[in-house]
Amino acid sequence: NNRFSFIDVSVEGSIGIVALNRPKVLNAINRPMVSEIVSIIEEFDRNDEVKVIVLCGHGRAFAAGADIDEMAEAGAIELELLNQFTEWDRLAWVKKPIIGAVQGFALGGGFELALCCDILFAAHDAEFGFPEISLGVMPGAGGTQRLTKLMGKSKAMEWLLTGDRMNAKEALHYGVINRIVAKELLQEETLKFANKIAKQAPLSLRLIKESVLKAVDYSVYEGMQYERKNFYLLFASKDQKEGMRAFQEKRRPNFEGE
Ligand code: CO8
Repeated sequence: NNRFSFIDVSVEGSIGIVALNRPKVLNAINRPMVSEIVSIIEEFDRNDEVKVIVLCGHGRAFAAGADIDEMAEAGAIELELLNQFTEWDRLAWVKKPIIGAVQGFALGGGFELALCCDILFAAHDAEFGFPEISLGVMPGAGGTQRLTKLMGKSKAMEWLLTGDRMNAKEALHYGVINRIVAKELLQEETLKFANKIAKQAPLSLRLIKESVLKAVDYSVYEGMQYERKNFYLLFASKDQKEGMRAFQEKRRPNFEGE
């Protein structure tokens, strides 16, 4: 996979793995890295062999934020014309589950990238935060919105205005992450969980993910209309027939993703 300069990509069984790979600068996210991440995740999303995507970082951090050296001299009009966030936004359209494994720092843009994941596992040493305030800026890739939806207004306000870092325990307490894992076991446990999900009916995975994400943005009524259409849609799949027949015949289903 030498087409990538800033990430390390592999496929293990039915899991597509993307590791941020600039460990010397704690995986600071520059623009080409964003392009690489989005492009491979979209490729995995279209690849039938891949059922679940795992996002992690090499070295002692997940990602210590956007690359400050790349931004330091930027101008507002230049950034407006660059319109770089439309690329990040494409991650929100990915249909397959994305599981993030965070060790060390997930700060600023790194935290925003983690918040694009559907499930987050973190090592004991994980630290999350939005230090942008101390740089005289603010989050720009969804941080103020996604953190607030997750923790509620008061707590999000506190973390965003102070720039303080929350440790893994706090992140778990506020529902930002799913699980804390020993650092040595982070990769193994994340892959174990990914493989567990990967065995489920692929179309159900897609439509459940899509419906849950709608719950974040829609009213309950609109969300339920959405859910219902997805529920009906699954009855057009062979896997629905197979899943229910297997139950009646008291055997394991064999899902094909069709
Ligand atoms: N950008 C560029 N370089 C970085 C970054 C970064 N965000 N973070 C760390 N590095 C570099 C350091 O400069 C250092 O390089 P060198 O060895 O050449 O001096 C190397 O990584 C190791 O870092 P430290 O020596 O500082 O390691 P420490 O363990 O002492 O400290 C910290 C770790 C606390 C994480 C510290 O590195 C730090 O504060 N980093 C900056 C954190 C930060 O402010 N992040 C927010 C950036 S702004 C942002 O993310 C805006 C998001 C908007 C979206 C953008 C889309 C592209």
